[in-house]
Amino acid sequence: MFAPFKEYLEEELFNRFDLRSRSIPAGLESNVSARGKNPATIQSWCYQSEQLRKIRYSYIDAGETAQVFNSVIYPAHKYDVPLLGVDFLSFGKKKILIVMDFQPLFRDRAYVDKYIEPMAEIRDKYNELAQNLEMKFYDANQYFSKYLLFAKLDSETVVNSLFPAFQEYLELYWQMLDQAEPLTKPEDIQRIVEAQKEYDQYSAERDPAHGLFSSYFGSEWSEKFLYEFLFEDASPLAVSAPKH
Ligand code: BLA
Repeated sequence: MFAPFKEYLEEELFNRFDLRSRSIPAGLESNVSARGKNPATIQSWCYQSEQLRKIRYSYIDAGETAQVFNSVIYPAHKYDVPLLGVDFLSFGKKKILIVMDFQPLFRDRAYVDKYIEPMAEIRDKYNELAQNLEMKFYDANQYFSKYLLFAKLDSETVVNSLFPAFQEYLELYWQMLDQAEPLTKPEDIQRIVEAQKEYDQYSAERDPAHGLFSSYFGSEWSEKFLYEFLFEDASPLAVSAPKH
């Protein structure tokens, strides 16, 4: 169901960047569920380029039961550009959750003006995809912007309006990257290293996918997938923040 999104992202990446493969730890590139009557497969891809230090995307295909397209793009540490986050999920044709955002590393006015405000014009064209839903797992004020696409949809037709939105957000993201001035001071770069690492820690601890992965692939594989691939800069030993 989200295959066209994955293919479009792939085409864009290959056309615009000189990509090199980035290794995925053995056993985590793909998996097939041995459980339940609906076979589920997960497959992941990971690349890097001069401007993007980690580009990852995964596709879960459990037929009618679940289709998931999930991706995060991490710019090189010399850029303070937000991360690009995509999480499109469909559980049966009627329960569809879509999230797409430029995930901000900082929240100060200058940062928001530079990297978040430009999203407003696109966001305003897609009201049906930005429903101001409350977040249960994450904190909307951490690593999410006010112009994220976040919607619960109940028909595939609505997903059609997602495709142009996806294309426009991507286009804007590439533009921002192109215009970004690389940081040169080691302490400025270190600040990005820390912020991206905190994003991984935060995301690994909050990710609501753990249950989904565990049910298909077992909790041991899921834990490895989260901490060694999806959010590899997170430490599983860190004391988790209380969940609410
Ligand atoms: C929600 N994401 C979810 C849920 C699942 C996943 C199962 C809960 C759906 C429900 O409410 O029933 C699934 N997350 C995944 C999968 C992967 C993953 C399969 O990381 C990995 C392959 N999530 C992201 C990214 C964003 C994101 C990059 O991984 C940002 C765009 C957002 N996912 C996001 C949000 C919610 C969500 C905001 C709603 C959670 C909430 O209400 O707090």
